[in-house]
Amino acid sequence: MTYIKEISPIKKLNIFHVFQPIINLSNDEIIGFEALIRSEEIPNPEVLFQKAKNEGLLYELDMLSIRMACETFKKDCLQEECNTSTLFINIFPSTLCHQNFYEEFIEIIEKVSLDFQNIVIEINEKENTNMYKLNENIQQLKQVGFRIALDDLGKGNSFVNSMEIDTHIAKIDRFYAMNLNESSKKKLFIQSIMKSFPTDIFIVLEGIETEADCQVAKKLGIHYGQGYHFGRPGPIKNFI
Ligand SMILES: [Ca+2]
Repeated sequence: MTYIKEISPIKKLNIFHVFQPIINLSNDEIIGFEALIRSEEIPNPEVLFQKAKNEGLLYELDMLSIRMACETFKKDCLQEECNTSTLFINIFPSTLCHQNFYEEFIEIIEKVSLDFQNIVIEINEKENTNMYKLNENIQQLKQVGFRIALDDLGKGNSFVNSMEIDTHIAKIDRFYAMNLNESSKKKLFIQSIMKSFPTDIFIVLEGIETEADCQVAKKLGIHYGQGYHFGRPGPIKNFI
């Protein structure tokens, strides 16, 4: 009963999800979609999550968002695309460390009937987290097949903490894609990030908006791209 009572103010926020494609830069094919939360009541997702956090409902909102993102992805993706396409989901470190997370998350994925291997969990480092606990939980998720991405690399001090996380994918913050074509500093920074990871880690550059910046990303050997140049966030049917 308490649980139902607690989530009711969140349900009133009328949340839903849009999806943004992630592109393989070597063949321009879509490899997956990042689910992005939207709310009719609070358009800015950061404000939305901050409000939930202030009210002690961050875990409830994050779990509701995860469930709805998976359901929408499954419903809107044609079956064959769902089987080959990857869903990137943003999850807060505090959610990953919550004692009920693992069981509830597995239940959602199984109920929606998505393959664990086709889910990438995007983690950002904005929260202060118990790194030991976070890594322990990440290992558990990896063991059953989920893949892990570090989100917004290079934003704030995220790069420092993120080095402690054993990841499959590194997403470089959109700041570094903006006018990349004209900035040798940004090129050098991206190269240094790429060098700091083992060669089997896939690098995504977020926020690519122009063909010129896309070409530089390709030349730098970045694996995947995301941004308005490939598609604005929207319903999946816009892309398949
Ligand atoms: Ca993200």
